[in-house]
Amino acid sequence: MMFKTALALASAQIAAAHYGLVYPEWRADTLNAPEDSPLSQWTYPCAGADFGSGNITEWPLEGGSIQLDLHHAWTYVFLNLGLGENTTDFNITLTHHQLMNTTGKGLLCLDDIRLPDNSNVTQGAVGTLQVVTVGDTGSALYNCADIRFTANATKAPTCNNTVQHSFVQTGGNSSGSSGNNSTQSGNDKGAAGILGVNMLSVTTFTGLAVVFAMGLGM
Ligand SMILES: [Cu+2]
Repeated sequence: MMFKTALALASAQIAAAHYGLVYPEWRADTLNAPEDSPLSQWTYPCAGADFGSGNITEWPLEGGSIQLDLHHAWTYVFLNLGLGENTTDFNITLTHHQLMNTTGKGLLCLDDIRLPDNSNVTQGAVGTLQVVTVGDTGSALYNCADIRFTANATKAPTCNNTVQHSFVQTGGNSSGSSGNNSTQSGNDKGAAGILGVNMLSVTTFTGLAVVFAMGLGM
């Protein structure tokens, strides 16, 4: 009983971590899904949310913006695009130059996501943006947003960065809301290092609890 409670807490912590797709609007709020819901960010390709379960956001023809709310200490971010309704073929990668290595929990604004030149999207075409994040377990987390390519569509009304890709978080506060896009000082590095160790031990504990539970067949 006590173990089950601890396991539930551990699972809740894992679920609470994950990430939110703030813009464009995701198909479903996979962070706050009811316990008996089929929604899970572990589920490829769209966390168990089908096309039509959310709104369709108008997105500029040449590319637009994406706002994520990251809850892990660090993560790699991939963005893919699939054309058509409820496609399972996300064959257009929008992160073609490099992995996006983000450090710190908080908001990540990708303000200028450009479609590849040969993507041939046309006015009114419907597509699905697939966001994939990979963390220290090597497993991926998924979310999708449905978009309609529209010539005069605007970008996200608000798009904020409290973390940035390829940067190490600086400053003492965990939200990293200031000074996070500059090279960190020696003191800040120390603080970040301690935070990193704490996060690692929490993750290891929850990971072991899950593995243990799986072994017991719970
Ligand atoms: Cu998580």
